[in-house]
Amino acid sequence: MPANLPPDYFAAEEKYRTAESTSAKIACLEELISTVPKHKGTDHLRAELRRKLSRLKSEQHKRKSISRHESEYHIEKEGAGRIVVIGTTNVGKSSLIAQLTHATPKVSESPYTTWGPTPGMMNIKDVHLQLIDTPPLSNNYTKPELFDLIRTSDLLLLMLDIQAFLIQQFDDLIEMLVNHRIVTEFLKDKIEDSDSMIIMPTMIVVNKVDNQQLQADFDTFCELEQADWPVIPVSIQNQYNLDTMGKRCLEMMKLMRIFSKPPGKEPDMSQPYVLKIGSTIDEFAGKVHRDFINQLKNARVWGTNVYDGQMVGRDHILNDGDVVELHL
Ligand SMILES: Nc1nc2c(ncn2[C@@H]2O[C@H](COP(=O)(O)OP(=O)(O)O)[C@@H](O)[C@H]2O)c(=O)[nH]1
Ligand SMILES: [Mg+2]
Repeated sequence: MPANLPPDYFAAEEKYRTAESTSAKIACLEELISTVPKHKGTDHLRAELRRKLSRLKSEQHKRKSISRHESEYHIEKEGAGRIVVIGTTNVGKSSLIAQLTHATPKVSESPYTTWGPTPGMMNIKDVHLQLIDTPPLSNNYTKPELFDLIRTSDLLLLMLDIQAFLIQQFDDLIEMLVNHRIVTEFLKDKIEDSDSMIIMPTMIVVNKVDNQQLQADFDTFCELEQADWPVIPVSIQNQYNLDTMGKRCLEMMKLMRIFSKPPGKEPDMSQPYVLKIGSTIDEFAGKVHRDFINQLKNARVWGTNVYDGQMVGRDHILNDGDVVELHL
């Protein structure tokens, strides 16, 4: 490796290594190539990077030509996790995706407007998560592929409409899932035969809680159902509780954000590394750079359960929001 590569190169390389989808990898690699100065000493490196790029492009091309014959329910995973929003018609699923992502699914007063899934990317505290809008779950209309998509998600948002028959919606959805061998995590001890089903972490999102009266209706619903499950009232129209809902999603997906601080420099607080809650310094080092796991000696941490800049070992458990300086 030539020694005279500019700092931009290393920043771009880090971005490329952490890119999660093929299209993101291609974009990062193109950027990386543009940072390599053109002279004899970098000939080899440039050729190698260009080879990687063409391999990625042909991979993407191959996938596209296959997916033309595949169902629209085959969606490439992007970001730190996947959340699928399900519910009966007209509860506000498409509105949620339109509100929280750049995707533009059709929102309508009339039922059965959404026929296929639409993915978008949502940003919660600088963590990028894939949020997928889906057609309504109904006994008559739902394609089996929707249940396959549900099984691939890291978190289900089961959306209900407070202004419609709440308990009926809830019971119908749970029943439909169970008929497809899917059980929400909070019901796994209450549903017969749940051992043989796929267990999905699920949050109930009760939408259209637009005013005080509806908030009171929500409270009554929780009492009646003796809700000891994750549930949150929102109003997409009034943007009520959407931030809190996002933060709860991160918690339920057991994700935390760790910031990297190069020695002698300020930490980069704009781009967190996303790790599972309970991860250690070792796991963080591996995420920053594959080779760091072997080279790591110790680290300094600013954040929770440490004094500022405390020296820690490889098995120190990190907390959300910690800043880490790795020493090689
Ligand atoms: N009152 C009220 N209406 C809402 C809210 N969110 C969405 N809607 C309306 O509910 C209807 C159905 O929304 P849509 O997103 O298409 O529902 P979907 O069928 O579940 O995708 C539309 O007329 C939306 O404008 C809300 O928070 N309050
Ligand atoms: Mg819709």
